[in-house]
Amino acid sequence: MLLVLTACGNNAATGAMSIDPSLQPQVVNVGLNAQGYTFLPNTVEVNKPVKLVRSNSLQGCAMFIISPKLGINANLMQNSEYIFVPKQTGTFDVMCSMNMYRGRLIVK
Ligand SMILES: [Cu+2]
Repeated sequence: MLLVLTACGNNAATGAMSIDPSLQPQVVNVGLNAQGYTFLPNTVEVNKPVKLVRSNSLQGCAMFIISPKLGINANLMQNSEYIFVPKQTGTFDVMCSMNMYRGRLIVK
């Protein structure tokens, strides 16, 4: 597990984004179970800010979450929240930065 953490830690950069502060973010709680990531809720609206919030079940390298297509590069170990704006609709794969843990977010 130490090796895993080290490997993920090398990819811990978080992306900074300019977001319209007048928009209230959609809150999505991010957790982990035996199947992988859990997102509550797992569906968000396109072109509106989404705030990923770390749940207690998230641990280890699962805190480093990426989705190239959604533009997510989150370090939830360092920060308990991460905001991004989904720019397209669809079902998107989300994974830890090592591609060990996986989940899906739906954008409508
Ligand atoms: Cu990992």
